[in-house]
Amino acid sequence: MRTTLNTRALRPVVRRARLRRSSSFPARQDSFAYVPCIREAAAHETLADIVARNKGSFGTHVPSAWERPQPLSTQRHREGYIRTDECQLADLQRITSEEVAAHEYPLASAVVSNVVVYERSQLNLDTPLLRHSLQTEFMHCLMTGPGIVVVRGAFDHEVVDRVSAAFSAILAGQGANAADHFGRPGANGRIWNALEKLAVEEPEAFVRYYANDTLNLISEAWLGPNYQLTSQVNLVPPGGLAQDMHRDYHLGFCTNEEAERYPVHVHKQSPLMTLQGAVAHCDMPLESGPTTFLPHSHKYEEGYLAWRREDFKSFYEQNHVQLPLAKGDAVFFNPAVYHAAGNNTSADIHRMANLVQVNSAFGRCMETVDRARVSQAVYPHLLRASEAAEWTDAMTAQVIAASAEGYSFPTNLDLDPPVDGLAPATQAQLMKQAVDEMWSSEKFDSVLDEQTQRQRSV
Ligand SMILES: O=C(O)CCC(=O)C(=O)O
Ligand SMILES: [Fe+2]
Repeated sequence: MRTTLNTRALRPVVRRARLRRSSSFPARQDSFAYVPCIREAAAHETLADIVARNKGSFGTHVPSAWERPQPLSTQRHREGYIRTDECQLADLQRITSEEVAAHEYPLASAVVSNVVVYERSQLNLDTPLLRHSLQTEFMHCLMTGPGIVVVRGAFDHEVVDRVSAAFSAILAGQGANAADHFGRPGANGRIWNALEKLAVEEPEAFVRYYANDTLNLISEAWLGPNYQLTSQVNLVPPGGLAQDMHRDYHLGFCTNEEAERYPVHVHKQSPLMTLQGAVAHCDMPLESGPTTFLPHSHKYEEGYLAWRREDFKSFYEQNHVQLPLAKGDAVFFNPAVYHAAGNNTSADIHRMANLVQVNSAFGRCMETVDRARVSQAVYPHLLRASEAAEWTDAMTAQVIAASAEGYSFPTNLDLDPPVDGLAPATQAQLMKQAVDEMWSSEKFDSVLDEQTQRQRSV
């Protein structure tokens, strides 16, 4: 007898079954259970071979690497905008109270104070599969885990020493630094654009230093291929004071008013565009002030708005962690993890870190536009138009947004220092000031040319 299926009636049942299946995943321990198998894989095996060989051990569901990264935030997804007065310390407390489960990182040598620590000499990176399995752990740590990875012995001592000597010569040659982000003036020595300066001063040392495989593996794990490196050296002398805790580039360099103008999905996107790292150029015992961190804090959605608030600062003071580092160790972190350079209370350690900032290939537009040229061509016409009775400030703002560069970076921070301690003036700000104050075209052209000149690397 032929039965006619009433598919409409079955729909809820099917839905419930699907829900049940998906709610049994992701059991994070389960999805990581296969990693030790990968560790023991024969060099010729592919991921598919291993998955097939081990199918029984994790049932019918085959966890794939790209299923692994979980949503950035553990909080409910909200759309629209977030405001500073919405920040609740209790949310940060809850998110950062999570303990890291060491079994989620089978290739790590230890989890110390909720930081995942690897030993470079114990990592076998001989096959693509082994590198891939390490990368999936890095991704997991930076996205859903505590957000901080330490790789001990990542850089060779001899190469680090050569590069340190080059950095010291550059520091000696450049004189005292002006104001620095997040720190007190004079508390540290800073080399902006240390990447280019090192390449020009010591190209051979540059080649050996940046031939580093750990830096490449973790950069690709976070950003994919074609990333772009920049580096900024931070030297904290004996007696140097700690920085204010903060988040890093991009939204970390905004005032609260600016950050509030970016919708919440951009707050979640910003950390996906940059990987932050620090290479220890000397031994850094705790008294020398290695970087302090608040593990898991990158998952706090309102975090770019909360870090200046006193209650959040004092929570950070009481709960941050700090690991001593040895020369050649590298720490990599999600740029949204709350962190700060520590107090250097040592008598004689000049604590030098090379801060590597790795940028996504995608943070660029499709076409090359000379925005200074566009702004200069447009300015006299905008000024004339703005004199008409029916013209509004909004129209001026819209024309400026279409012509001038609205973002302060990239720039040359030696020549173009931040105006309010965070970001240098933008072309768009200059153009608005020019219209407001009715500058002549000659004055606007020359002020803009001076700004363009300051932004160049040399
Ligand atoms: O030097 C350090 O330990 C960290 C510095 C830092 O976070 C920064 O300058 O943004
Ligand atoms: Fe920072």
